[in-house]
Amino acid sequence: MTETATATLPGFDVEAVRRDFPALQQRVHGAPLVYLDNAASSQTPRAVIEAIVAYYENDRSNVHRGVHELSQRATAKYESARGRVQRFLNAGGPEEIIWTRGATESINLVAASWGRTHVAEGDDVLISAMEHHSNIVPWQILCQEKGANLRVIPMNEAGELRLETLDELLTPRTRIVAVTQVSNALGTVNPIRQIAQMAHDVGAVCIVDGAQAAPHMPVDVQELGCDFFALSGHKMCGPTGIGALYARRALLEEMPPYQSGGDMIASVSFEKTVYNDLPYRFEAGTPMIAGAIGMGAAVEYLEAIGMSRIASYEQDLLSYGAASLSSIGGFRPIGTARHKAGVLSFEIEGLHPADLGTILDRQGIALRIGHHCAEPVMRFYGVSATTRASLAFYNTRADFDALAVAIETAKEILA
Ligand code: C6P
Repeated sequence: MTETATATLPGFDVEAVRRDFPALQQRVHGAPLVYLDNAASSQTPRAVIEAIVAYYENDRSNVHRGVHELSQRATAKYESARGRVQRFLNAGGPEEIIWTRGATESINLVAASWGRTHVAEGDDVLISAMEHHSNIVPWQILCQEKGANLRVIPMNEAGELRLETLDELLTPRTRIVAVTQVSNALGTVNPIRQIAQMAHDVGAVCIVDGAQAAPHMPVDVQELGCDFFALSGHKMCGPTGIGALYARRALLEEMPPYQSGGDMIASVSFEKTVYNDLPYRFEAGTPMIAGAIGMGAAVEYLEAIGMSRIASYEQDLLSYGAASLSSIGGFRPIGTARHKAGVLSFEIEGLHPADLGTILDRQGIALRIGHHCAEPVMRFYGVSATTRASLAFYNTRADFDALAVAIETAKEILA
């Protein structure tokens, strides 16, 4: 591999980084794997795999329940991972981090707990035109239940939110503004600080779907000024089945439990239950302990590289990828916002995405074709599906060179 094919950020040794990821070393259908499906799920570095194995081999037991050594160790690791996520997001304290199954559950938690107690008939919940289904359907259900209105911030052809409409859309009836920081279908980066400020100006809370932001850029929830921030471990080098919700302490304190059972209580009698302190009040039952420990290790790994360095490296790679794909005949990008991260969605004229995806897979290239759980975005662009290359900091320019060649091959095969 040539120097220009890989090295784009001084001091960032992408080949060394790649060696940390066992899955990247394989061949698929006889070709070296080119993994460009990171928005769906990233790969796992050895440090995360080892942290999970160490828990299972040495510390396997339940948390918060045992006086014995193994439970003490498991609890210490589980809580230390929470602290890591807190620092990663710059949350005010560990009690502001709730472990969940992922971004989907984090959003559902807010809708079911804060939403049910604060949204009433005739109120508005405001989302955007580029949301993932996980940040649409929970609000739709809440609005149906309460007789509230679901309103949508529109976007322009480039896939940028039309913020000038907020002056009209935000009213004293707006209770919740739920917006993604980075669109999984388009890659658009939204100006969360500005949106959160405008939401607060009318007395609404702002929940940010950070599933596609946290893997690609530094996130500081206090600087963003949001009230809730949802993220998924498996999109940021952590295990599947684990994620987190950041929630401002003052809001959490007045929120009713989301689920109930063990660990979320201080005491139970048949007459009355007293709930546990934060954050345990929102973590009923035995949690995904190995997942939390793995996510803590993932955050540690990302921080060791540095989120600013990751963002710089990926911005360069995104520009390179966009330029190399745009030289392909019939290439139509879907989502051309000025500020993007991680995602290149496109169509190739005359090629059905499903056929293209299958032929690319035969050449060892993993990417996603489909509606990306963002059907309203597809409808906006008049397509049923796109082909989506989504990158991580371990991708290289050579990956995009290979993608461009493989698309040309697919065009010949399907011609
Ligand atoms: N997007 C994609 O291929 P979960 O499944 O809970 O970890 O994440 C849901 C989710 C929420 N918000 C955004 C912006 C997302 O991109 C996703 C997951 C994957 O784009 C799978 S559909």
